[in-house]
Amino acid sequence: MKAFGLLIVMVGFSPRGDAQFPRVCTNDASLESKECCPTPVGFTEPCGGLGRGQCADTPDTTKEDPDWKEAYQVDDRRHWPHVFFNRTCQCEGNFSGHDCTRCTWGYRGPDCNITQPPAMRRNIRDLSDEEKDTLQRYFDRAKNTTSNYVYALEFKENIRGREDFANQSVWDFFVAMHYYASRATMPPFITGICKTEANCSLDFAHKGPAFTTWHRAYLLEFERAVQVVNNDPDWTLPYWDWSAAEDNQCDICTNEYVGANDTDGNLDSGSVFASWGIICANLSSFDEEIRRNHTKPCDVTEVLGKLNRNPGQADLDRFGESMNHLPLVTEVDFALRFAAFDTRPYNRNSNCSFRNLLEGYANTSTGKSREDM
Ligand SMILES: *[C@@H]1O[C@H](CO)[C@@H](O)[C@H](O)[C@H]1NC(C)=O
Ligand SMILES: *[C@@H]1O[C@H](CO)[C@@H](O)[C@H](O)[C@H]1NC(C)=O
Ligand SMILES: *[C@@H]1O[C@H](CO)[C@@H](O)[C@H](O)[C@H]1NC(C)=O
Ligand SMILES: *[C@@H]1O[C@H](CO)[C@@H](O)[C@H](O)[C@H]1NC(C)=O
Ligand SMILES: *[C@@H]1O[C@H](CO)[C@@H](O)[C@H](O)[C@H]1NC(C)=O
Ligand SMILES: *[C@@H]1O[C@H](CO)[C@@H](O)[C@H](O)[C@H]1NC(C)=O
Ligand SMILES: *[C@@H]1O[C@H](CO)[C@@H](O)[C@H](O)[C@H]1NC(C)=O
Ligand SMILES: *[C@@H]1O[C@H](CO)[C@@H](O)[C@H](O)[C@H]1NC(C)=O
Ligand SMILES: *[C@@H]1O[C@H](CO)[C@@H](O)[C@H](O)[C@H]1NC(C)=O
Ligand SMILES: *[C@@H]1O[C@H](CO)[C@@H](O)[C@H](O)[C@H]1NC(C)=O
Ligand SMILES: CC(=O)N[C@H]1CO[C@H](CO)[C@@H](O)[C@@H]1O
Repeated sequence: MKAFGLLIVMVGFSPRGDAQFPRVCTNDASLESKECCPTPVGFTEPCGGLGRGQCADTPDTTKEDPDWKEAYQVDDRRHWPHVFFNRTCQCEGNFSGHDCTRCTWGYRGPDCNITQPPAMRRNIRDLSDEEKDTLQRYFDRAKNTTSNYVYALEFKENIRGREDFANQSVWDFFVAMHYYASRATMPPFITGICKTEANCSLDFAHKGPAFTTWHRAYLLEFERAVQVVNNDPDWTLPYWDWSAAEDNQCDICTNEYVGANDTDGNLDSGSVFASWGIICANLSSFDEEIRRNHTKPCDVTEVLGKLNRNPGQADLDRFGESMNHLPLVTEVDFALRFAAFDTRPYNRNSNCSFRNLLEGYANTSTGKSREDM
């Protein structure tokens, strides 16, 4: 059986989603005027006013690489946010967010002038029973709490007004954000613009130098959202040291942690997360024909069934083989020998690149790009 390099394992994340917008800016007037400058609750001026934020023209700073021109023509992420909103909040000082009510990193409090104390991320296996229970409750609340960001049910050309946006949970917002950064977000072939798949597969988060940076920022955002939803600014996301797992099997795939699997490859009914459903399960980013046919983002309001939980078996369809174990300590050590963070051509074909080893596209005994991927 194949070893699967250091491929990142996303535990408990249901897949797929598309564009996201602050709900307050998806009313017909905002969409029409392309202005997203909300007046925050408790304030009288858009963006909070002087000292907090002002409504300002938002220039289009996107630089289009000629190689990606075709993709940009059909990609809803292009010229973001200018293509949807050309006037947005410009926040001052320590304020940030779409309405300037958020604090920039490192600050907290209603005035964003309290310095955030350093926080420690802990090994998930070292959490006490109470802390494990907290983790589960906090995640569950994120899944049960409606996000202030809504989800577009249509691609840009077909958005008519507020009816084309749907509510989603805070949790699903992050699932969608992850999906949105990667390639299967746009209607690649429907317009006939994209001649080749490569020309319409822009992935900002994977298979390139941004991989670690993107995901660090993503986890920071996710951690903060869980803190906010649970009103616990000192909570931290634990880490999972899979290289220490017994027999290199998923040791947190138990109901004590993220949930066990049942015989059907779904989440066990004894898991706290058993009531979670999957959405957008059929928008497989790997199936070209399905992607070619998709003329609108998936319907996030439609729950398709139980969460899948099938450790090591998920790639059977794609590769004909399963991943029989998590990466080994020797593979981690091998990756750490590479001093070059990334190498030309800075994608999944990179040889001797720490980043490509980390992502799982390089062979963990040679460092060469894997031919089987
Ligand atoms: C913003 O978009 C609106 C609506 O399309 C348009 O009328 C306006 O001229 C644009 N403003 C800028 C600064 O681009
Ligand atoms: C952010 O808050 C800190 C702590 O109160 C303060 O020293 C700093 O001046 C603030 N930064 C800005 C740009 O206002
Ligand atoms: C934060 O700002 C508020 C309002 O200006 C002020 O009352 C408070 O003393 C400040 N706190 C700190 C820690 O600077
Ligand atoms: C979330 O909703 C599910 C299904 O309605 C329920 O079983 C679960 O207890 C809820 N969790 C929270 C934290 O409210
Ligand atoms: C979406 O959520 C908002 C805020 O919770 C709520 O006011 C609104 O009614 C919801 N819309 C739908 C269609 O459920
Ligand atoms: C979980 O899935 C594995 C692999 O498919 C299977 O061998 C095992 O029996 C499943 N566990 C349960 C409790 O059904
Ligand atoms: C894609 O659309 C074509 C034409 O409508 C249809 O024949 C085909 O079955 C569809 N494929 C999938 C995977 O849905
Ligand atoms: C995905 O699509 C297939 C074929 O159309 C269908 O059999 C399956 O039930 C769908 N899965 C979900 C979760 O809807
Ligand atoms: C990576 O190494 C393989 C095998 O030596 C070679 O065929 C390939 O051209 C190299 N790729 C790059 C991008 O240098
Ligand atoms: C990695 O390279 C070694 C040596 O060439 C080879 O034996 C092994 O099958 C490769 N592993 C994968 C997953 O391709
Ligand atoms: C990024 C990418 O694959 N760009 C290609 C788009 O299509 C043109 C012409 O077919 C190629 O020359 C580019 O390399």
